[in-house]
Amino acid sequence: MERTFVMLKPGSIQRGLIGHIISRFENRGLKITAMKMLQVTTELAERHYAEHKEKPFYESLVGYITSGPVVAMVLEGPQAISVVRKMMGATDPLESSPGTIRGDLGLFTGKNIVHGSDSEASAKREIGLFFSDEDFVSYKKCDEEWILE
Ligand code: D4T
Repeated sequence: MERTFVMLKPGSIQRGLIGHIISRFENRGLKITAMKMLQVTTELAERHYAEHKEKPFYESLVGYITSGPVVAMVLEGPQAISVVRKMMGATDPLESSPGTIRGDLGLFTGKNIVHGSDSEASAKREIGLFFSDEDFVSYKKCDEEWILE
């Protein structure tokens, strides 16, 4: 099974959307294997967004992600990385289709409310930034036989 890193950004928490967004992933059949709420430090934000360092929106990106608590999690499932990216929709909520998380729950790119890894390499790197081995719980969900083939 593939693992991906998902982060509910500060807007999700402030707007009371944690449960709603997690429900979408649960309802799809993805399995949560690690999860925590935390305040992202500037240092962690800079490491997470290192690829954007030279971009004009970098400062505001780091500012937003450190502006309040986030919920970070690892989701597991078949092709979890692309499944989550499709569920999230485009980076710009105005370009996201209705039915996607960003398309249903926001209007501005700089305040889009969820992050998901965009590749296997990013997933591995981001999971490593936010979680250690002991944060993972290994368990079987009782609905797996009704979801997985
Ligand atoms: P994240 O990383 O949040 O899942 O977003 P994406 O993977 O969909 O998009 P990205 O890496 O291109 O952008 C990272 C992050 O920067 C914000 N952003 C992006 C912004 O504030 N202004 C911009 O013009 C762009 C392109 C939103 C997401």
